[in-house]
Amino acid sequence: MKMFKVLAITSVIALGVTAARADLLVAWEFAGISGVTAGSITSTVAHADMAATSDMEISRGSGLTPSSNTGGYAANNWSQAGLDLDDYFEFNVKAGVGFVFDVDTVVCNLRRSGTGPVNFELRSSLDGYASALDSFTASANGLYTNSLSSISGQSDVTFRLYGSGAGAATGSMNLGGASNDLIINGSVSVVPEPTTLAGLSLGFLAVYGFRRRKVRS
Ligand SMILES: [Ca+2]
Repeated sequence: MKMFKVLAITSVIALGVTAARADLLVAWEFAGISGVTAGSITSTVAHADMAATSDMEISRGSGLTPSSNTGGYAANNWSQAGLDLDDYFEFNVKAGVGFVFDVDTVVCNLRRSGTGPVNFELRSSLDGYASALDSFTASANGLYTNSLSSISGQSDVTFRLYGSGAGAATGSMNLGGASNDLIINGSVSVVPEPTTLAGLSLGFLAVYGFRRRKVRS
């Protein structure tokens, strides 16, 4: 019985290590850029258990044109009608080796010109960008938070933020503003090693057998 208690407590402690916490997984800060920034930009800050900042980057879909902005990653040529599957900002979120992550929120520090896109939706590589994880309408500049619950236990996910409903082809949108400009929050945990799980299972079986023998005697 005493041995069972020790094992049970040990198991609770082991599970506690991987319990969910709300942390910053990765973020981009575009304060240092100006003019037209073509191509991709690597992330600025990442959780210690996530991949290196250089392994996560943001880029534009083929339907967009990089546009000039100070302190923001910008584009124009957004769809003036409904959703265009080529009009998006794309960014990947990757765990460090031996870790997996859950995503709670994707926060966009969004700024747009008067004729920029107003309708946004977030999709992911997990279903081939088939369905929206969340959507929002933006008019004023500021922080827009997408709350997600379906992204868990992942090691590498690419997100696309689609924009549409622009008033003109010259209408622009950028991720930029005070502090971080694109923030992914969630939790990251250690992938349980098969040997550890096997060890715990054997421990429980041993205790189970011990208790069975004790009951019989
Ligand atoms: Ca900023």
